[in-house]
Amino acid sequence: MNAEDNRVIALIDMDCFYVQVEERENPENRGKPGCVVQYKKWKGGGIISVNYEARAQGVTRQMRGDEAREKCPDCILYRVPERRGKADLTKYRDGGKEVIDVMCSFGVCVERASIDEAYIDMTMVIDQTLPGCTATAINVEELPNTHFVGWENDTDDVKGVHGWLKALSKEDSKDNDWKLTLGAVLVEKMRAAIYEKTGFRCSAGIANNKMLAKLACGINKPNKQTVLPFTSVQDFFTTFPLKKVRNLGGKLGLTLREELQCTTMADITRIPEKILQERFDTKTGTWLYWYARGVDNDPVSSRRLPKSIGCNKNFTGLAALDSEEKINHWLEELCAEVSERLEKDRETNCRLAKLLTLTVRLEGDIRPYSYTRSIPLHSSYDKIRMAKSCLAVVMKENPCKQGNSKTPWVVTCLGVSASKFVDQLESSSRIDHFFTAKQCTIMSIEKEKLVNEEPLHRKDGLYDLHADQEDEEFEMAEIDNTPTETNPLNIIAPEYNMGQTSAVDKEIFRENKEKTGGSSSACLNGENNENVKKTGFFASRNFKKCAPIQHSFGEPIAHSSQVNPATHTTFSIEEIFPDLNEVDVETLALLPPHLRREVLKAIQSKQGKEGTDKFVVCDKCKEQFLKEEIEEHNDFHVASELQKELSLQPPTSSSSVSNLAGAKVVKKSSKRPLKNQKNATADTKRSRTIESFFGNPL
Ligand code: DCP
Repeated sequence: MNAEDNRVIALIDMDCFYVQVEERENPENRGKPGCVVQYKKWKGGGIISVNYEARAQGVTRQMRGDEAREKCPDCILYRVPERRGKADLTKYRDGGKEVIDVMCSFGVCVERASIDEAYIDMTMVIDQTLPGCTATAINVEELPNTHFVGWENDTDDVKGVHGWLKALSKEDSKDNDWKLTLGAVLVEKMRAAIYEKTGFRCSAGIANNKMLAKLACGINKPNKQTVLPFTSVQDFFTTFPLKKVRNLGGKLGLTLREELQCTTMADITRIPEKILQERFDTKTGTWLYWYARGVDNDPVSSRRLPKSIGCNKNFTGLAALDSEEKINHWLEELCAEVSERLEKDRETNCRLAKLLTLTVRLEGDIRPYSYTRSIPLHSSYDKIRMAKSCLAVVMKENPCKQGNSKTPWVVTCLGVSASKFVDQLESSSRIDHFFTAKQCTIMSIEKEKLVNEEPLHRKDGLYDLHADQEDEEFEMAEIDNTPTETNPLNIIAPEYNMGQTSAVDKEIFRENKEKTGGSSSACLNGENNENVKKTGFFASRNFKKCAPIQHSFGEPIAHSSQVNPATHTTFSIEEIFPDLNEVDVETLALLPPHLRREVLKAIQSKQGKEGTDKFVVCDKCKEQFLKEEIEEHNDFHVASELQKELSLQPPTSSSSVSNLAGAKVVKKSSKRPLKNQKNATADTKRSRTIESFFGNPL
């Protein structure tokens, strides 16, 4: 864990976003109290966004529309539009995209985190600016809406922005403080540009990492920004409730609060690392140990598009779905919406989703529970096929049929979401393009056909904690707070498409970036750097245009769409895995089986007898695996058995191939393994493949 973090990260969060979108449509209402209510009309509808004028009069998000009116009779209630019998969030999503476009025009690395917030890594831009700065380079006028934690109370020159800038002008001031201040100036400019171009106001947090930036953002709202200097973190943490910290709101936070009696972040610092490791696991323990000290190495990943496109709908009370017909109807509605949005996304963003995930919540005999199942999407967004596949899952999972319940299912929520996007142009290219080189050791093996022979793969440890918490463009308006228990069996089908050079690029690039300790401001797409503005603040501060990131694999890897396999550089095992003692299992799982075996051989020959305990042989298929891989691999067998059980479409001799597990699987195209993110805390969750669950992939 790297405690030294000189990154400059911001979180920009729109203020009362849905209300602002409504007010932009109705400018005459600006300045008046207002809130957005869900489309359901009972008691005026549930409130999902409250503007600050209404908050000042006591209206909260926990109220219903009628209560808001009682508190504040002038409160304007905007209703979320409806389409296909459910909330239509198009205008809010489009508003969010407008904001992201403005951020991207600043040449910084932008990671869209939700419908109305984004992380920004400004390190590269700031590092270019810093050398041109002098002690007097920043004026207080450049920070009109900025607060510095630990420097509140702007009554004299000692505290507040004045005091901060005065301290900064001293000779012994820290580079890191300079960088955060320059970051704050840049964010002021961004927020002004967002307002000018979209009419929306926002707040921001600026710090050395994502966790601190997010936390800082909430301190002064609305239309303000807060810098959290690293030197103020420990003091700040003495009172800051841990449940408000990113990644600590869920089960992990609950364990810390209830079992380890921690209520503030500082409380965690009193627990030795070893104890944390014993209570959780080694990675989580170490991560928590540092997290409580304000350290978070989670990089800002360049992403301006949502990671998934989906929608869901609740069916509470009498509206609960209790027949196949009703479930089918709603699956068709949801799939129709997702399909339409996916088509729009394909046109606009030239990408294809490869995985469809269905979430179902049911009323259980004792308490509600839910499950999630995934289905491969193969180049088709046919809404009818999508709906049919989803229905097949629901029918299969009918607890009555499985003998797990006395009562027939009653579905209270359905969600359909598409994810695992790949570039449309690249979806036909194949991973073996990376291994065409003459000198490539691993290519000395006779080239095998690339087929779906990879075991499933899972992300391990720490990353699981962060499992896509903020990535989805999901429809919060449809979510209610009914407690549910997750079904322990989380069957998931692999996203089999070997053609995803971009995924390999990114994987290798990410690994490379981490190994070289590269600045996480490095954007996967170097084009962002070209967009850097040379005007205003930066022009006056000696700004130089950022050079594209260089890495050992060369430019084509970062720009995979331009990869020409014929001219591509050569690779050896060492280039992919520079340290065979530390092989990244995710990258390993991306390799075709024959290459994978070669890598394992190389590890063995390098480590000799000492390395033996790193491997296990699968009882079922006698194939060798690293210990970290075996759990996922076992899931693969479970899934294969399930597949046999289902036998929806028996494999034909021409299309079936042996996979690593020795199971027969039906495939038309080559595949790559799923990188299944799991929540480490939800250790009851298991992931199994149900490849060919539906015979024909979608
Ligand atoms: N939202 C929703 N359902 C919820 C919570 C939020 O649909 N349960 C929507 C409406 C919000 C938007 O998401 O406008 C962003 O949520 P935030 O939590 O960021 O809240 P706001 O932007 O409304 O207010 P704030 O200024 O506190 O960020």
